Amino acid sequence: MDSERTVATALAGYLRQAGVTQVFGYPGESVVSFMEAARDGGPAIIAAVREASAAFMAEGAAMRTGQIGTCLSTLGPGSTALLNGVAGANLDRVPMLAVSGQVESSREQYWTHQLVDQGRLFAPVTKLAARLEPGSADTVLRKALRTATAERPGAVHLTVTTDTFGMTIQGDGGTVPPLGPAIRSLDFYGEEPPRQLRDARRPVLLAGAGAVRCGAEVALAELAAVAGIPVVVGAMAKGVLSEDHPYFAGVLDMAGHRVIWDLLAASDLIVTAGFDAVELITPWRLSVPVLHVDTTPNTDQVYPAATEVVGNVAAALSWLLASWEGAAPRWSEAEVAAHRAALREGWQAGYAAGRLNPSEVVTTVRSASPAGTVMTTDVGSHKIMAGQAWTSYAPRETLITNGLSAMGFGLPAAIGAAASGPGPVVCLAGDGGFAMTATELAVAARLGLGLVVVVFSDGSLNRIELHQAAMGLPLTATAVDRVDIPVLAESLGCDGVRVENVSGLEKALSSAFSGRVRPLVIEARIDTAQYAAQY
Ligand SMILES: Cc1ncc(C[n+]2csc(CCOP(=O)(O)OP(=O)(O)O)c2C)c(N)n1
Ligand SMILES: [Mg+2]
Repeated sequence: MDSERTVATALAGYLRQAGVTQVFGYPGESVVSFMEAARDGGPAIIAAVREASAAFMAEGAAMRTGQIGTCLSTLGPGSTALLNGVAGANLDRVPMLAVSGQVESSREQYWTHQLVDQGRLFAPVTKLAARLEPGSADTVLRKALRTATAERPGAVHLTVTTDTFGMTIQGDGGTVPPLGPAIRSLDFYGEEPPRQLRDARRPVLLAGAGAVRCGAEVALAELAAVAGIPVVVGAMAKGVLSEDHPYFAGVLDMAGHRVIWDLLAASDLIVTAGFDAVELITPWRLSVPVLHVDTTPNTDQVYPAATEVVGNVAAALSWLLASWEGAAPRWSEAEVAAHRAALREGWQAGYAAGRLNPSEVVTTVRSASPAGTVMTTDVGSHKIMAGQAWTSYAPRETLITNGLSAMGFGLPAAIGAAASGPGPVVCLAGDGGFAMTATELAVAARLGLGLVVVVFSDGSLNRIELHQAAMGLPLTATAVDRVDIPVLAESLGCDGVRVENVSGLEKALSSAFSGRVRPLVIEARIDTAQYAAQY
C-alpha cells in the first residue's frame, strides 16, 4: 500500500483531508500526472480561462468557506500568470495553496525554455514558496497547509517538477495538522486592557477580518450592545456585525469615508478587533489611543498601540465584556443612529435625479437579492460605493479584496464562491475589471452557476479618471472601450440585458434569482456624478 504512494497521490490525498474538493487551474504538460491522480477520488479540477482568474476563483472559494483555497498552473507562463491572484490571497490574508509544475528535475538546473525560478518569483507574494520533493513530501505538504492557514493566513506556493509527481514516496503520510486560529488563547501587553476600556468615555470598536476568522460575531455584537460602543468594520469584515445592529457605525475607507474618520477622531479609545492595517486606504493620522486586539501582535505599527491583546478575537472580546461589570453604556443607540444618518448622506452625495446613480444600483440589487446572497465586488469606484451601500447581515457573504485590491477579482471570485456552495451569488463589477475577466463567464455557464453579474458601465476607469481630474490633468488612458456587453454575455452562454434607469434594473432583477442556472449579466449604464462628488 505504502509503496503505491506518489507525490501526486500524496498531494491529492492531503488536499482531500484538508477538505479541498476543487482545485481551480489551467493545465500544462507539467501537471498532467497530478490531474490524473486527482481524477481518482478528487479534488475536482476546474479549468478557468486563464491562471490569474483561477487563483481569484480559489480566493473567492476560500473567502466564502473559510477553508484553504487551491489553484494550479503549469511552469513558466502558467506560474507567472497565476501570480496576481496568489498575491491577492496573501495580502487579503486568505489561506491559499498554489501549485505549479516545473520542467523535469534533470533539466531544471540549466534549461532556459519556459524556465522561471518560481521560488524567487513567488517568495515576495507568499508566506512560503517551497519545492515538493519525494524525500520530504509529507512534511512539506503538512507544512504548506499549516503555514497557509496559521494566523495571519496567506498564500503558500509549491513547485513540483514534472517527474517528481510520479515518484514513489515512503510512509503513511500522517494526518493534516489543525488548520485555523487558536480557539481560546490570550496574552496581553501593556496596561490592563479591561480597565483601559472602562476608563474610556467615547470608545469605538474597529473590527476586521481577524474577527471573522475567529468567529467573533456573537461576542462583538454583545460587547457593542452591552457597553454601548459603536462598531466600524473593515470592508473585508463586512457582516461580522449585522448592519441592522443598533451599534453598527459603517465601513472604514469606503463611500462617505470622512464621516467614519470623524467618528474615530472624536473617540477617546479605538479598540481594534481583528482589524488589519492592510485595509487602510487613507493614512492613519489619528492621535487617539489604540487597544490592539488581534490574533497577531501589532507588528505592522501602522498605528501605534500601547496595549495589545493577542489571541483569539472572540475570546478577547468576551473577556472585555465579562470585565465590563455593569458600567454604563458609553453611547446611546440614538447617537449611533444619528451618525449612520450622516454617513448615509455622505454616500448619497452627488445624487443625480432622473439618472441611474451607483448607490441606487447597489441598493436596488440588494433589495432584490434573497437572504443569504453572496456578493463580490471588483475594484474601483463601484467597490468604494458597494463597500458602504450594500447591507451585509452575516460574515462571509460579502467578498471584497481590500488588501492587494486587484482588478479582475470580482467575477472569478464570484465563480469560486458559487462553485463551493449553494445559494445565490451576485457580482458587482466595474466595466474595466469586467473587461479583464469577462471570458470567465463561459466557465460560469459551463458549470451551470446562476450568477447575477451587474456591470457598472461608465466607459471609464473612473477611480483613476477622478484622480487625473483632481490633479487638473487631461484624461489619459482611462477610457474603457465600449463593447456590447449583453451581446458579449450571450455569446459566452449567459443572458444579457442593458438597463439605463432604476425601473429597468428592477425589471431585469425581478426574475433574476428564481431557479437560475444560466448566468445573467446586467449592464447598468450609470451616471458618475456621485463618484465625482464624493472623491
Ligand atoms: C490589476 C489592477 N490594475 C490597476 C489597478 C488600479 N486601479 C484601481 S481602480 C481602477 C479603475 C477601475 O475601473 P473600473 O473597473 O471601470 O471601475 P470603476 O472605477 O469605473 O468603478 C484602476 C485602474 C488595480 N487596482 N488593479
Ligand atoms: Mg468603469
